[in-house]
Amino acid sequence: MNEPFNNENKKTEQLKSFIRDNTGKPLTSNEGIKISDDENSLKAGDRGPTLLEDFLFREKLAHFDRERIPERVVHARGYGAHGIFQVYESQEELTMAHFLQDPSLKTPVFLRFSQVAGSRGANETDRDVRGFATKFYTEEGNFDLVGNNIPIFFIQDSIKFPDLIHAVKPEPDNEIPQGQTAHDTFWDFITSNQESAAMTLWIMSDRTIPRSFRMIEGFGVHTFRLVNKHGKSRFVKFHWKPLLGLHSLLWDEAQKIGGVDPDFHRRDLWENIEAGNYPEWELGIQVIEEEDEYNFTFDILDATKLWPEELVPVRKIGKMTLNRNVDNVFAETEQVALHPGNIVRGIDFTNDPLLQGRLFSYTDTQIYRVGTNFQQLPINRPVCPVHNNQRDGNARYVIDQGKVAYHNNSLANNTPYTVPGTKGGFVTYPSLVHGYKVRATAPSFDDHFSQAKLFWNSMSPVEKHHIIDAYSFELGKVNSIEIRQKLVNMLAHIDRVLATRVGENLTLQPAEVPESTVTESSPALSMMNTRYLTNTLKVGVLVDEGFAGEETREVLEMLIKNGLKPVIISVRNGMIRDDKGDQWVVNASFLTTSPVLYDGLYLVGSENADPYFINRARAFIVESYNHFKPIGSSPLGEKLLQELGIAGKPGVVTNHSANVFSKVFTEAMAKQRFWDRY
Ligand code: HDE
Repeated sequence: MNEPFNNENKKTEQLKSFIRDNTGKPLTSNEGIKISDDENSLKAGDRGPTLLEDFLFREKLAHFDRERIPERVVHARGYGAHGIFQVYESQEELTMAHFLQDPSLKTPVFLRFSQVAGSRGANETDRDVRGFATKFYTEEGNFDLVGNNIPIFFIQDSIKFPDLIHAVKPEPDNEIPQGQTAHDTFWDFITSNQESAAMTLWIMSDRTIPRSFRMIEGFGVHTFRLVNKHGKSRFVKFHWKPLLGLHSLLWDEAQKIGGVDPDFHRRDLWENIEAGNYPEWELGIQVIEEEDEYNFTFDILDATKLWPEELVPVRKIGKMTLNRNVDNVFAETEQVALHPGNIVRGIDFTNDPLLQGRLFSYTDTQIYRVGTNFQQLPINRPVCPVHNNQRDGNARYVIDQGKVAYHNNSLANNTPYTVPGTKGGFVTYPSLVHGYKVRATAPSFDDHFSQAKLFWNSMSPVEKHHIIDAYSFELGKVNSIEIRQKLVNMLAHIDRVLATRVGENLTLQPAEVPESTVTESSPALSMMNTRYLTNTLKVGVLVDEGFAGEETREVLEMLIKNGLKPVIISVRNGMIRDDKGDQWVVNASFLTTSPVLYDGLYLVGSENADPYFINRARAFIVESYNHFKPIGSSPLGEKLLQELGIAGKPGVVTNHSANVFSKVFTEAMAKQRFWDRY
């Protein structure tokens, strides 16, 4: 029987017993010996040599020598946080899953965001798919939803995964480029495996250069099953919808941020959780009845296809809130082992051939990466009891008592005992399977272009423009003219205009090939149809010595009330005086920051602004303007805007009354980008 479960964050409670606070404590060896000198090794004479006998030196160095574990073969760079999940209302019609029954139950979760291609030290704003992997510590065991921020995938069968990853990783002869798809082997793989066509449109879209982890969607990608207590199964796809909306950087910004702040995304997540701005996502499900399995123009088990939301609506069934940063990134985020095969009663797999392969790969890699007993590490432990006859292995933490470690037994009254399905035991859904053993892919997986066209049709003109630029950038970095041509030809199967526009940038003509005839679009696919809020957006406030303090304070207070985060930027770090002599803290200087790190600018200036300030402010404004961002200015700053020829342009707001200005500027910030500047 399960032990009683309370409604607090049981995972946080469990982790507490493993936390060590070293502050104010004596320094000891791992064996607990108090250390009197940690700066000098034991030597024969003060000029050495060092003695082998120095057990303290040996322990310290030997441990250091083993500090690194293999990084994940994909999704190496990642960042995680703790939180909770609550269902809105019982889903018992659909599933037995315990965490989806009771709206008052808060299930602890750990979420790890990641990027696929780059190594652990890669830039966080590289163009890449983002991993969105959630571990639910449910009362009936761990359920992991190991998804991405894109609803489809490159390939249909997991046997091709090592090939895809070898193609995207740095080329092996010179190990260039890091964390990029813009190179020959990647596009060679794509053009040689046309099932990837639709996925390339997604990765060339702005979704792969997110503004923040807090502003991405998540998708389970595969088709899973939900099974209710009567044994009825339905097909399901899982979605995460961010309450802050879906927002992205521009490619030019993403590249610059890579240099200015390679930790841009983790810093944003960490700072916002520390500040109590807890990011939230709603869990959505799309459900297809078993009897409708074959009623679609695509195969619902094909992971290169999505289920258009207009055809199969997304029902929002619950909410996840991230509310606690980790205590230690290695112990938690690095050692967490997420696995799509971790399912609980009420959820089951389908025959999706991409999912089937993943079911093998994750545990296998985790045993290699973290060790045999990885499930006993604090971050991976379920919050419900674990009892079985598995024993020993490297670095075993649990001390199992008694002499019995086998089943069936009589010495321990045949315990731990098995639990029938009717009493809470996991029972696999008995789906019917038949067929010859073959190495083949079903013909229903053959259409590679219709959904690519659907995606293209759904994009706004600005999004289309970005996609054309992204393909042109990537192909421009490909050396092989044959591969460039093959991609332009592949695009012609999707859309002639797309292929022609990309071709023009490379002086290539698309081949005459049949073009997809799909005319439908899916508004849910365009990022333009998302929510627009001001919450937590950053405003760079440019001030110079002697600036109008009272007016600035009034404006900033209103902006903060509207959810914005002003950051004071000036010539020097430290402090600055306003016109009344009051001291203000400068949060960043022109040397330590860059306009690409802000969602908008407010130019305060000063009566006697110094030439260096004007020079830097001009550069900040021009760059923000070119990135389509809102720009506000005090009456003093207006002269500079006029000189730059942007006063009165869309999204450029001047302050003549603090009240009106704050309102109009806040609206501009919510809009985020003024594409009509194009
Ligand atoms: Fe993964 N993937 N993957 N993947 N994946 C890993 O597992 C693999 C796929 C995803 O934050 C690895 O523990 C295969 C699809 C995420 O720790 C590895 C295939 C999706 C993460 C692995 C896929 C994902 C991984 C590397 C072909 C979206 C990071 C380290 C079918 C639905 C999880 C590890 C974290 C990690 C294998 C395809 C998402 C090697 C064989 C599709 C978010 O096991």
